[in-house]
Amino acid sequence: MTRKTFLLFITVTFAYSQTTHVHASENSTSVKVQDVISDLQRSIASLKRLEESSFNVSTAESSQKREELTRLGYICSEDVGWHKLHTTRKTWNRARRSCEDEDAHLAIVNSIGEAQVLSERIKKAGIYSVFIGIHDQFEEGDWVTVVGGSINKTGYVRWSEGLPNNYQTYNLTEVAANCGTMNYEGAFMDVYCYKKYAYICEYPLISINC
Ligand SMILES: [Ca+2]
Ligand SMILES: [Ca+2]
Repeated sequence: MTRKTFLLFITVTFAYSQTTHVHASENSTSVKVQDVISDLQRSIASLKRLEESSFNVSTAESSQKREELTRLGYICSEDVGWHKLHTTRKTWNRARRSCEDEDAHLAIVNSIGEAQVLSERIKKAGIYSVFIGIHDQFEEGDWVTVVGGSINKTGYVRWSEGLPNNYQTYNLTEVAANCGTMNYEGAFMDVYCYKKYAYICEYPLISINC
């Protein structure tokens, strides 16, 4: 039952109880019924005003948010959500914090559709791969997302052939690969978290439609 239906239910119940009392006093019946009808009309009018004002507030808020995200450089794709490609390279943790500064998080790929949209954007920018919001820094081989939970629950996992292998050379040294990138073909790679890459942030509220 919606709030509006509930309020109407209460009002009608109240009105009914008032009209049953009316039978006890025949003389004042028409006056009391008139009062009840007036009360009902006032309740309906105020419910309508409430509904209109809450609709206006939510519409204004989401259009304001859309404007803000667009100004920040976020692009919306239908059924995929809002993302921003940052081309300035950062270490994985700096990239993670940069997304949080925009009330976003490093992108989590949840579908083939999202992988296609993002890999297209990477390709267009002439970038080979970007940091996304996955890592195995807590326990080797246990890949999780920045918002918690196994990557196997995200809806899209596609590693490049032979990966993850927890191996990368950096400055001629062999280092552990505990952070995730996605390349322009939509495939994941495990890389050194302190190497700098471009990255993609994702605004988490998919309820804000394009
Ligand atoms: Ca996503
Ligand atoms: Ca690893």
